[in-house]
Amino acid sequence: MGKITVAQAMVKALQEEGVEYIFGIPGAAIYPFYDALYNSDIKHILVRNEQAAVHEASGYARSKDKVGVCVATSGPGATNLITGIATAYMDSVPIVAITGQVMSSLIGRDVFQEVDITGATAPFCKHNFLVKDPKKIVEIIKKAFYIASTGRKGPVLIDIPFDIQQQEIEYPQSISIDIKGYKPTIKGHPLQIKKAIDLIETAKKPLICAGGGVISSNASDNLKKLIEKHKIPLISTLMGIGSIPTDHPFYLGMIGSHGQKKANIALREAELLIVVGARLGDRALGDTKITEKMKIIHIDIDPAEIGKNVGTDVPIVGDAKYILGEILNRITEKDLCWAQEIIDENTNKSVSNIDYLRPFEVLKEISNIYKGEYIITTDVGQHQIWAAHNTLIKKPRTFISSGGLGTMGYGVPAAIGAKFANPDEEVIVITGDGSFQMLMQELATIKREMIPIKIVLFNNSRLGMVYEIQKKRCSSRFIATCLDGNPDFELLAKAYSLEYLKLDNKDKLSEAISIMKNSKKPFLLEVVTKPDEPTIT
Ligand SMILES: Cc1ncc(C[n+]2csc(CCOP(=O)(O)OP(=O)(O)O)c2C)c(N)n1
Repeated sequence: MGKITVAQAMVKALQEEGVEYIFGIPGAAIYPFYDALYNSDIKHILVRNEQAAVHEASGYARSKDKVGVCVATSGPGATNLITGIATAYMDSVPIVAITGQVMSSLIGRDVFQEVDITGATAPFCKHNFLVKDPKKIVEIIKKAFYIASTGRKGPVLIDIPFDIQQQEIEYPQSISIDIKGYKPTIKGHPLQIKKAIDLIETAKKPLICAGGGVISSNASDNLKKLIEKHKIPLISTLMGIGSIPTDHPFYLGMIGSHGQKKANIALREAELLIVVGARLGDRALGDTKITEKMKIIHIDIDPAEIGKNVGTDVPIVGDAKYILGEILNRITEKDLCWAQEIIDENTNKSVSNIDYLRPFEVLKEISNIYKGEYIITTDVGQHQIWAAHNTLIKKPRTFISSGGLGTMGYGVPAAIGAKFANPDEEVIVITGDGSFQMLMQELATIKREMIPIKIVLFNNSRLGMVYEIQKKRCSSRFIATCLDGNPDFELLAKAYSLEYLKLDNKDKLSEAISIMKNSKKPFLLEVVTKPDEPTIT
């Protein structure tokens, strides 16, 4: 094979990594790469703002367990990626972001569209590369995919100067990846695993808390078998939703300040907490004192997470799937679950005397009608918590939400990525009128690509979650939370060729959701709700 340009080598290396889609927007500093894409099998999805490109790569990655790829030009293109990269970092989502950079000889001179994107993203990127040697490009791409998708997964950025993309190189025949100092531990220390098993066997009230690590390491089957064998109740973080089916009798719900009652009761009563793939941040735990009286086993692929937020008695660094498998094989069977009373407690909300449309009923009805056969993405706000509490999630990777950073605007682009990754699945976005408007220009991508995503928009004409805080904690001194000036969403749907229905009372609830389900087109269901609807109902 003769010489090819670095840009062509990039495309070839991406194809070798199995990349099907790249989400992005071109520009002067990245056009050689785009030119090389012209003849490739990789499909480029043109977004309307680079932030959406990262979220689309994220929705793709999370729903499919594959690295998502996005691309942007230098300067403003690159800085528009920043929120998405930080979002992916907080939720450990494997992404490779490629940015064009100004000519190598001009770096550091504040030339047109120059920005130090490797410096800017270093604190919230798993790793990043500024390409200086054209001959290294294939190795860098392979390393980037390896780093993004192994150990604790996360975003990796490759910044490539314009002139380097145009240089010619021989495509290397074979490259083996060996990164000094980067050897994620998979198996966990046998002694620690033994200690954990002993503690679980002797504990009267063990409880497992599943985080996003259970899902990203595909540990769900082992987790389910373990809790059924030893009758251990399960709670989860927002990121851990879908670890086991949410209607499983042993699943008590999401914990924390926005969590479910049963889950928080179980957390208070447990004497041994087995944390799997979760960092137990402030939102998940609220008061860390709660864990002081209990013993804690903490399993995580990232040693830096263990003991960061809660003290740990038995730390185990390794892959959740492997370690849960080890514990499962050696744990005894039990007959009874200590939390049976909590499990049996009836927390079904009474709907009998409520005559107006309540969000939780809408979400329950979506769950009933779809029977959990969907991928749900959410935005951030009250609607996110309503969705976390009330939607039936049957499989891992089907509840996709910005957990760590809480990024409004995530829902629609994440759904687009998830739909490209899973064209045969129904993909439903649960969003609020504030979040939706952060990246609603992505309706253009939906229109052009004709992807039948269903958007359920809870319109309370408020930044509801903040409005609620102002009501409770600021004596109703409402400032900057009323969304006057919202567009006419029906006209908006029309502008982007979406089918549209408005739901503002209970009578047509089932009918509206059935119509949405039966539609083969992109669909906007606007659900008008009261501004005073509480987050926790
Ligand atoms: C990018 C971004 N800006 C601001 C916030 C702070 N914030 C959290 S929830 C929220 C309100 C969300 O409103 P909406 O999307 O309408 O959802 P609702 O709470 O009404 O369901 C805001 C402003 C955020 N999380 N993300």
